[in-house]
Amino acid sequence: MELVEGIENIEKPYSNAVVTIGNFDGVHIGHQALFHEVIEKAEEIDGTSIAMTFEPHPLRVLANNGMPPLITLYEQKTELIAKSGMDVLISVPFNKEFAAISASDFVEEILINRIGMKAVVVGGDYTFGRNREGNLDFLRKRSGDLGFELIVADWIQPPNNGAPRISSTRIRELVEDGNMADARKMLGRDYQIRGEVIQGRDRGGKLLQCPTANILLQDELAPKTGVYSVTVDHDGRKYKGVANIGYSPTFDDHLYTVEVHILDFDRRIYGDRIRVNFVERIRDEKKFSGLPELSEQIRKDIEYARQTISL
Ligand code: RBF
Ligand code: MG
Repeated sequence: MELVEGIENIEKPYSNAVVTIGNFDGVHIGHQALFHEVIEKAEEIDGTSIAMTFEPHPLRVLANNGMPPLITLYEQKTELIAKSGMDVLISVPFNKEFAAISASDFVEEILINRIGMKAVVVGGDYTFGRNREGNLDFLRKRSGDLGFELIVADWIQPPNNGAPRISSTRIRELVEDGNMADARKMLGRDYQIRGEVIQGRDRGGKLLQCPTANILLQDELAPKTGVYSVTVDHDGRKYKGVANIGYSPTFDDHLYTVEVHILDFDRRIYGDRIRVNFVERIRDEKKFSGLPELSEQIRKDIEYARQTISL
C-alpha cells in the first residue's frame, strides 16, 4: 500500500480512483466491508482503491470537550488498512483550515481534480465537509455533472439479529465495559493496545514473584479496570500473559497502571514497544488482606490464562 501524508503530496491523479473517506477508528468489520466494496469496484474498472483518513481525529481539533480515546492509533490504523488490501491510503493532516473547506470545494478540488475520483463508496449515514454540508443527497446531485459514481454500502450487521449496529462508539463502550468477546466480534480481531514499557515500581518481581511490564498509554482506549488474559507481541514473537489494569487496591498509592506479566519470560524490556491483545476479562481487581493472598490469586490467574489461551 502506498501511504500519502498530505494532499499536497499526491503527485498526480490516480487512474480510475475508487475512494472511501472516513476516520476509520478501529478499522472494524464495517470499515473492512467498505474497503471490500472499494476494492471490488476498483477491480471492475481496473482502477485504484483509495482510503482517505484524517490525522489527528477531527473531533480532537473541533470538539472543545475533547474526544474519546482512540481504538486504534495512527500506526495500527495504517497497518490494518494496508492489510485490508487497499492500494493507497491518503492521510490528511486535519486542522481548522481543512475543516473550513466547503463540501463543494472538497469534492471538486480534492476528490476530482487531485485524486481523480471516478467512484466513491460511502456508508448510508455519511457526511463530510464544513458543517457536514456533504451528505448523500449532495453527492448524488454532484455525481452527474462531475462524472463519478456514488456507491452506498449497506452497513453489515453483527452476526446475531437485533444486536446494535457496528460502530466505533459501540466498540468503545464494549471495551470500557471489559466485554472483550463482543468487541472482538465487531473488530474482527482482539482489542489491542500498543505502548512503550516504562519503569514501574519494581514491586511485582520483588514482592510478588510476578514481574510486570508497565505500559505507557497515549491517546489509546484502555479496557475497564480489572484482570485479563492476554497475548503479548514482543520483538516478532507472541506470548501468553495476564494483564492488570487499575489501581492495585492492595497497596495504597492509588496509581493507575496498565501492566502485563508475560508467562515464561524473564527479560528486562524497558524502552521496548509491546502490543497487548485482550482475550478475556477474568475478574475485578481486589483489595487483599496481604501479599500471600494477592500472590496466590495471581498464581491462579496465570494458570487460568495458561490453560485457556491458544497462541
Ligand atoms: N493488585 C491488587 O491490589 N489487587 C488485585 O486483584 C490484583 N490483581 C492482579 C492480577 C494480575 C494478573 C497482576 C499481574 C497484577 C495484579 N495486581 C493486583 C497488581 C499487583 O499489585 C502489581 O502488579 C504489583 O503490585 C506491582 O506493581
Ligand atoms: Mg487500541
